[in-house]
Amino acid sequence: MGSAEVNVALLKPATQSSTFEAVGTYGAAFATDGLVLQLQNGYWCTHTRGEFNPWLRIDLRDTFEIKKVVLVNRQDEHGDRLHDVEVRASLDGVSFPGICGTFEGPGLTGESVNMFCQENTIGRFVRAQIVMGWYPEYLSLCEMEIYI
Ligand SMILES: [Ca+2]
Repeated sequence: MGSAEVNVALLKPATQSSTFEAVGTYGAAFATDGLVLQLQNGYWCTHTRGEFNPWLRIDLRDTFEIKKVVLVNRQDEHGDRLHDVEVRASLDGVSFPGICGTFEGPGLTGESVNMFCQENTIGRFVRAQIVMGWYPEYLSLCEMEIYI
């Protein structure tokens, strides 16, 4: 009760390995805006370019023991692009030794993936990354929520 229901990622700064370039809005900040919107013209969710091992990283601005991460998949199509996602935590944003968990997938369009972290998943930075697959892979999330 209580703290488990606070999404500490909300409105925190986010970055991603690259940002898809096309008509629309694909920036990393859409992972933490608290909204799950998907419009026909203008994407309103994160979307990397096609690459190897794309990732999205959130800076929580403080160190927490992380209990649960929710990956809100894209809502329009291509939900199966979410697969083999590893979520890790880091104190410095460089080394990510703490593994929360892995979602093998493939995900479903519109799905929210609840990932319950391994014990002692401690960090200020939390990164979701596709760690297996063919080139190109895309990481696209409408929200990444983090609970402590
Ligand atoms: Ca969002």
